[in-house]
Formats: sequence, structure tokens, C-alpha cells
Amino acid sequence: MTPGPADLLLVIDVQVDFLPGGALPVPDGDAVVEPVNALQHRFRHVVLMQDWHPADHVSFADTHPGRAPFETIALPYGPQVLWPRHCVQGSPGAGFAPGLATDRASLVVRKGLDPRVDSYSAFLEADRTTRTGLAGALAERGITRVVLCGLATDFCVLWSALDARAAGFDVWVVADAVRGIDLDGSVAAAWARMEAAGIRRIASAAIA
Ligand code: VGL
Ligand code: ZN
Repeated sequence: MTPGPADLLLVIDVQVDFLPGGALPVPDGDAVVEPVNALQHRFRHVVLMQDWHPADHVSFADTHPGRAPFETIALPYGPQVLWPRHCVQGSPGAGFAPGLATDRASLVVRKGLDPRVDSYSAFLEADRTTRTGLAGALAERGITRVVLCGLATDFCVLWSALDARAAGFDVWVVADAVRGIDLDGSVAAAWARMEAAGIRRIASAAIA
């Protein structure tokens, strides 16, 4: 693949709290920084996503007395996995990973700001109704293909890729520039769902 003017690199949640030692560490998560930086030079359009929660966010186990991280609860919009408190607005853990290049991004989009609604997806919050505005911004820039990288394969990358596809974009995921959390086989399940949705998998070496 040779990226052209209608291709966008969408960098998902490469933030301190998702790295080893962070509040919600993705195993080997820091390994994506180098390939993500290299990829950014090959795209004219780069958008960085940032998970950005209020301190009392509904996805935090702390917000629900008696609940523990990684339990699933029922919310009005459906099942919600409870997480350790992470990516609190303005906290060091919400910052981009040290070493992540940010200069080439034209847009930084934050998600998960509503205390009552989570948003794994860069496009559509967990209520499946509230839009982040990203699809409109990409349409205005004439983007037709979205290439995803970042964290985590089985949550924010998965949902962002599925919603990009549902919004009509041609969607690719860079296999060596993502890492997953992997709860009960969720990484393998994520790849299967993406494949079934017509999302393509590519190696960063094949993008030049
Ligand atoms: C994410 C869980 C909670 C992610 C964000 O970036 O994949 N996962 N918040
Ligand atoms: Zn989150």
C-alpha cells in the first residue's frame, strides 16, 4: 500500500496509562510507539485519539462500590467492562506515550468525556447514538481509507475499526503496530470480527 491523499492514519490511545507500568497496562503496549512513529511519516493525514475520562467515569470500577476491575456490569446501553481508573482528564496517565511523535497530526480527538457513557470507538460512543464528529471531519478532508494502529487491539482499535467500516470507509489494521489487553481470548475474537467485517490486516513493512 502506498498512502495517498485520501488515506488517513488513525492512531488509537497510545497513552501512558496503557503502557507497562500504567493504570491499565496493555502487555507489550510500548512496542507500538516505534512502528506508529514510522507510519506517521508515510501518511499525509494523521489523527491521534485520546481516551479522556472524568474522574467519576462510569467505566471505572471505583465508581461502583463493591465492584472490581474486569467485572462486567449491565448499564442502560448494554454490558460494560469495569476498568481500573485510567486516562483521567489532565492526569499524567492520560498523556501521550513518551516518545510518541505528535507533530504530524492535524487533529487530536478525545473520547469518553461523558461521565455516564464509555467510548471505545473513535466514531460512536457506547450508547451507539452519540457521534464524536470524527466521521464528519474525515469526510470534509476527502478521506476514503482509514488505517488503524495503537491500543488496544481488542477494545478501542476493534470498535474504531468496526465503526469506520460501518461509516463506509475502506479499513485496514496494522498488525505489528497494535497490541491487545486479551481478556478471555478477546484478541483472537477481535481479529475474527474484523475479518468478518471486511477489515484488512496489513504489516507496517507493506506500507511504503
Ligand atoms: C481502552 C479500555 C478502556 C482502549 C480504553 O484504549 O482500548 N480500553 N478504555
Ligand atoms: Zn477508557
